Amino acid sequence: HATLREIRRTPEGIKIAQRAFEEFVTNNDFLLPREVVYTGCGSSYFLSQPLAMATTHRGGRGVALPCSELLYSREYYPVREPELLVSISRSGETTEAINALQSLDVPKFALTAYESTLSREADYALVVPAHEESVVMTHSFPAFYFAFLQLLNTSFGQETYDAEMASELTKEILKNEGYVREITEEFDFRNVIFLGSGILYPVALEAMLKMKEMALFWSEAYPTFEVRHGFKSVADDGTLVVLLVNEPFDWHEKLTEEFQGQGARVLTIGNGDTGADYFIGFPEVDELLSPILHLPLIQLLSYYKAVKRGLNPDSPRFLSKVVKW
Ligand code: F1P
Repeated sequence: HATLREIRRTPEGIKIAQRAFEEFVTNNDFLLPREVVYTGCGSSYFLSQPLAMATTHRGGRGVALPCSELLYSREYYPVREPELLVSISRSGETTEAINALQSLDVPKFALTAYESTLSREADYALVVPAHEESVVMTHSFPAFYFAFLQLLNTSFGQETYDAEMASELTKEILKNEGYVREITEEFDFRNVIFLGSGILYPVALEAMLKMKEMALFWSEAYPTFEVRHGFKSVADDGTLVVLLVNEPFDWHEKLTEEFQGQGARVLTIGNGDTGADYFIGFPEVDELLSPILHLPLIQLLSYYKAVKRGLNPDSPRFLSKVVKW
């Protein structure tokens, strides 16, 4: 399957991202301002969220909105006159992402995989050619994220990440592919809940979408501890809870136990175990970088769930690669 090949290309995607970033800074006299609105559709919207969070975390102010909300309901959001509007679209041809560029009268920036309508209509374009055959976005997501983080670091006076090191870390993480496959084979879960906090919450949302797109499988995502407030009632012995963490602490352990008490099984992914049924560990990395390690794993989980269900994740029913109006 193209999808599996593309997930396995994550380490290469990071290198492509680094080259795209370097080319961008060589050709453009441009630094990101402090107040930035990010927008996109689908996975590109879920990517706009960690970028907005990273902007805020680094001392700026980032807001993320789906393109359609920016177009038709923006008066309900804290969006007035930001210093920059970043529109994200893998194809660069999604109607909403292109139209969104016109929604605010501020400088416009495109983050895309192609020289496209979006890149031509924006004032600046960071083109990250992590191309994909598959309908669903996989390795392009961490690649876009990494390229833009590098630009954010440079703009906000921080050191950039060592791209070789980042690429190598994703290569290491992909060695868990066999284990992820085993989990899906051993436990034929009936539903799945993804949990993440801070920068890992949008990663949980993206995981939820990947499950729906690739495996046509119902899934949910919540900010980690929010799940205890009602949502956990659906978790039983057919449920897999995927806990995305960076630095686990006692609440993560209590949460794991609580779900296990309901009969659910927990898969913890992060740099410490929480007493989970399944655990994938990785080294300590800068928190903002951690999504590039979590993403390939949750993509593999969706991929192998699709395979287990006898589906072809390359071309899911009812979906198309580019959504036009
Ligand atoms: C956005 C998107 C994808 C999704 C599906 C439909 O595309 O929502 O995220 O996987 O293929 O389109 P794009 O604007 O990033 O090209």
